[in-house]
Amino acid sequence: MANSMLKNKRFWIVLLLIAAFVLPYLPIWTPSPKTITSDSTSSNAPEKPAVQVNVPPFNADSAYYFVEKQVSFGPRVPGTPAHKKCGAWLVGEFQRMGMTVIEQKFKAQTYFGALDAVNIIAQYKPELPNRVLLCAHWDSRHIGDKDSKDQDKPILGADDGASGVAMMLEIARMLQANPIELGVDFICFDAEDLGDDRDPQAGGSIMNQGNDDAKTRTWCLGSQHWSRNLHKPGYSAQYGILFDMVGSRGAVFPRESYSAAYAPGIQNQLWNIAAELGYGASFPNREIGRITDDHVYVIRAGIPTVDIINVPNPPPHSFGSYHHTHNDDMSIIDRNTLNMVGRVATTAIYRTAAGTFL
Ligand code: 1BN
Ligand code: ZN
Repeated sequence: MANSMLKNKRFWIVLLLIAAFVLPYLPIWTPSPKTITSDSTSSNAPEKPAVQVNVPPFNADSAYYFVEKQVSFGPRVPGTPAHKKCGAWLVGEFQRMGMTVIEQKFKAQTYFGALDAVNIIAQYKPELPNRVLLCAHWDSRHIGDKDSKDQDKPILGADDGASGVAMMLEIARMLQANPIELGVDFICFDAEDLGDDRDPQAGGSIMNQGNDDAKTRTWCLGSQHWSRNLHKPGYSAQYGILFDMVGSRGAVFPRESYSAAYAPGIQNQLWNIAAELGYGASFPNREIGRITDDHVYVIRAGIPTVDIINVPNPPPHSFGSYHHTHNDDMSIIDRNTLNMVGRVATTAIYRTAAGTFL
């Protein structure tokens, strides 16, 4: 009986017709997406972007590991073996993540002598003309001059140095796993933190009192060198983000005033994203004055750049109590802070690639 049915032509035609009409409506299994939609987590979002963009999850554990690894080399003061070893490790890591790396060597003319220094520039999709620049300094301070003890000894710079570079390494890792059609340059500036803090004319106060040229003498030597010697002739990027002290517990990121003056649109967008993700308390909308940091020299190179920097206190002691002391070690690093900054930055980057950021 079954056999004769299978041989019947009409039976097969009816079966085909049923299949054609019913199958499209049956639920089909699809793999769960590798990415999450950042916008879906923002129930208290002030404003929804017109197009939803998939932003891969930020891995704060991995970012924490990258901080820990840099600190494990010891203080990364230019001219020391620890600095050399950490630099080689950074080059290897960015290359392992598929980036094209340039080592821009230079002599840092510090207030205590000339030191061998190197800006490490890792390029994601160097062939693409549309680019974004991310930067942080990778050196750590040669002295703990704000500590009550061992003021003449170098500091570990877990937050002041390693956290910003860890942020970039984790973003590079994300880009390799979740590619986008946007060029990204990661610049690890050297010799940012070798400045003379004793002379108020040369950078003693945290906020810049209009004394730019005095500060220029001793701080941010790597970004100054890069701005006068771009790694590619005519190099430009849509915008830049500087990560400085982005990993400590209880960090607060108010709006820095050079960024507000020279990159107002980008700063607004970043702080809006922070609010949208529920991080408004950590990214308050108040302005805190001008800080002569590496972004000033990136701005001078024509790229509007925003400094994301932890400034938790009112002046005169604006930076965290660990700043330029031996307490700037792994004990102050917090995955939650790394996660907030990482999600804000990666949301901006993936939206830029999708054409919904600026
Ligand atoms: C930021 C962290 N800076 C140094 N470590 C830049 C700076 C230098 C800020 C001098 C204020 C004064
Ligand atoms: Zn510093």
